Amino acid sequence: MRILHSADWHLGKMFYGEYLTEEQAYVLTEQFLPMLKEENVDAVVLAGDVYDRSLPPAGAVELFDEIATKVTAELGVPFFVISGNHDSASRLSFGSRLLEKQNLYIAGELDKLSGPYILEDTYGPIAFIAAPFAEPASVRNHFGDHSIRDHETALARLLQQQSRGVEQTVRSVCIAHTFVAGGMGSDSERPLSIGGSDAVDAALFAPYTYTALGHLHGPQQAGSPSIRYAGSLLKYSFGEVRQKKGAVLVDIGKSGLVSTTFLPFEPRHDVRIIEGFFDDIMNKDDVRRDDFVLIRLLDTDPILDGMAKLRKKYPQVLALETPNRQSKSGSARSFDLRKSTEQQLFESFASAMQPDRPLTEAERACVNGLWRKLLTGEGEGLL
Ligand SMILES: [Mn+2]
Repeated sequence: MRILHSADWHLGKMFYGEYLTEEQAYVLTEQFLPMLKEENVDAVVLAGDVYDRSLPPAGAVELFDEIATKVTAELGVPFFVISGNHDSASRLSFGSRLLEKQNLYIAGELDKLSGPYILEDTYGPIAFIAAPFAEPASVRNHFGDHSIRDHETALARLLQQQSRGVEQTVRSVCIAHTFVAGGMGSDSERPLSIGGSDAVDAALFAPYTYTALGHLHGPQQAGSPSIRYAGSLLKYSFGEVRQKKGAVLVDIGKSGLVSTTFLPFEPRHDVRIIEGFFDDIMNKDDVRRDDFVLIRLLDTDPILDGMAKLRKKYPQVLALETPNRQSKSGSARSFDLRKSTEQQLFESFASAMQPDRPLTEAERACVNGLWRKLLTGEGEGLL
């Protein structure tokens, strides 16, 4: 059986104030869909983060509708989709039980999960085991199982349910949206948890013939060649300029032997960093002037109206850095999400929303009380 594994489409993503929907549509219709035909693909897997946010813009929903219809109804290929940490599981699950009859298998909301789904090839059955992203507290509530403490125990419980009835000798494909310990992150991922441990051990996926992962935006294997992240559809940050984006073609043979091939996408516009002196950048030939670029000017003297001049050559300059001119103002307000406590993040959010009015003591006490309840597990009803 031949499977095309993709992940992290983030449809409706906004990049420096611009929707990337057209760029996403280009890669999906001009490259992803043709791959299905050219490579004779038997099943498609999308391992979470279909959309960039829980309430995606209409254009993004239309695009997913179009792609899902082409994959299943026009090309006749079964399509397995799970929700990621950016998706709303319940919105993504709309109509999922009806859509199963049309070869579109969406795993999102825990209450609606069915499966495993079984496909057949000439050598017998292959089980598809779908574990959508879910907060540990939701999984704990869903199963009423208080031994579920973190992402690892939550995912293990979900996989146990989703693979029930599948015999060990049956070949299987696991689909999950999670952070496997040791993985290489990128700038455009949102951490799965703040504080607590969000990592799961790759050993969790040892029972499956192939594991199709989503969440990390750089394509990579996780612990073994048959446990993989496909990476995101496009480069979603300037930190990803060196990554090659694409999809993974997975061949599963008779006795569960797996081979994978990475099929790169060629985006309509690339995301690039151009570094140099102003005059050199303006004078140098460049055939890809329409790319999304960050320009890093090495000049020490200010360039009058630099951005406007650069835009004449590169209409899609999204950011300008002047590393050699930063001596005087060092008051950049930035903080590391992974190193902040929940209370600090909320304080920072509140001060961004109401710069002129700091939180009162009563408000701070209320917020701290809520966090305490959530973090100690007393506040499950709050979620
Ligand atoms: Mn993602």
